[in-house]
Amino acid sequence: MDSKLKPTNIKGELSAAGLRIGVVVSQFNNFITDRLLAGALDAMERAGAAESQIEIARVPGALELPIAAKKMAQTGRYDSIICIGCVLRGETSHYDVVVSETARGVQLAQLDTGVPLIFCVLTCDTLEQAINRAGLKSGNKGYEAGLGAIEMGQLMKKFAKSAAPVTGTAVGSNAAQPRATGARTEVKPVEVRRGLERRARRR
Ligand code: INI
Repeated sequence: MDSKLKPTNIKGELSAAGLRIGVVVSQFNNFITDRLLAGALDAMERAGAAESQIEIARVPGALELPIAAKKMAQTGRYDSIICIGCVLRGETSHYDVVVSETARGVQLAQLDTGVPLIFCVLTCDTLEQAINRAGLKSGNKGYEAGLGAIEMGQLMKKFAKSAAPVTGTAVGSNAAQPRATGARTEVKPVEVRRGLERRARRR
């Protein structure tokens, strides 16, 4: 039987309004990553983004994506960050290590910083497969990542607006992150904030 419950649905709009998006691009296999980047920029432009809302950082290879994305996220300037790379099995005997460490690093970085990191790393057996996913037969995964960055950025803004004051010790990160306003915000632990509030009341 169908339930009569109609719970609230929270979803990020596909509009770039008010967002700042970071992109980290690996230069390894740049024949592919340049096309993924073009797809991501196309999606963001269609969602109304201006050049001034997007910043791009370049790294040598996929393994460097996590550290660069984490540092970018820690600046507090970005609502979401796209990580673009391409790992081809044919080109490396340590394919599995590169793939799993890149994915693990990106996942850890987004959980640590509370900033959504969109994983746009193609992991393919052949160059042909990669070309197909970078705009030929199977669409452009960069385009999907661009939309994902916008949707997640807007979703995070909604959570931030409705957030209750932090009352405990933050585990992980989502709790007390600086907002992506362009300015660096210092996040003060709960105890410090309470002390400051008491002092302000005494004045
Ligand atoms: N980096 C990639 O982005 N794609 C690859 O296919 C690849 N291969 O084949 O090795 C690759 N290796 C480089 C790696 O990501 C680091 O840049 C390098 O090991 C230096 O840390």
